[in-house]
Amino acid sequence: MSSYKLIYFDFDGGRGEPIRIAFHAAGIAFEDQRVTFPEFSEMRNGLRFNALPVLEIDGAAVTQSNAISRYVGKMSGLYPEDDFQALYCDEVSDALEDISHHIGRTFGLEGEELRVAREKLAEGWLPVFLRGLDELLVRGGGQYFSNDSLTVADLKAFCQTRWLTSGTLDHVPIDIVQQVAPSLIAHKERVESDPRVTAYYASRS
Ligand SMILES: N[C@@H](CCC(=O)N[C@@H](CS)C(=O)NCC(=O)O)C(=O)O
Repeated sequence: MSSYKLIYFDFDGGRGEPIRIAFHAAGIAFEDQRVTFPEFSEMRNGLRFNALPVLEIDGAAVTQSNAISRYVGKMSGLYPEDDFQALYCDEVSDALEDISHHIGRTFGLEGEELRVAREKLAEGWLPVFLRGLDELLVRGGGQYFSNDSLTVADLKAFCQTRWLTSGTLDHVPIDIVQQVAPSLIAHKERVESDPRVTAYYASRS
């Protein structure tokens, strides 16, 4: 049996969270190493691609959250076995990765520069991606993005919607998802009430 250590930031969200939920759903023990921002600054230059998450499998590091999610998703029944449904699942995960990249570029900005960048995001890339995700949810049947069942793409979308509706992104309207793609709000509620997801958060409390 391999040993797993997931290294990610100390919050319940972001690129690391779907991996944590998938590990829990698989019933696979893993070390959940949560680092603070000062700790990340210390370790950053020693990380491949200078970023988290990193998964260590028997001590060997692997990066890229979507690749890791697919790997753990296969062990937890949260990744489609059918190639075509897997393609649908990947399309959603990669689109969500692009959104994270656009949002991530506004981190570190301050004051007026931050306001301008975030407003541009809220009028540009965010609605583009929210509308695209809405379309992909309809394509998947309206409940889940692929395979008519919960997959790692749903977990990633749930984390993203929860973040966008949390009010923590300054200058992005808190109701942007509700306004542009209300189906994603219902989707978030569906995912967060899934027994595998509720069991994970129960284990955290
Ligand atoms: N494509 C990479 C992106 C990784 C990434 O940008 N991670 C963010 C945190 S979610 C990070 O470590 N940012 C720190 C930095 O860029 O300095 C992945 O999916 O894992």
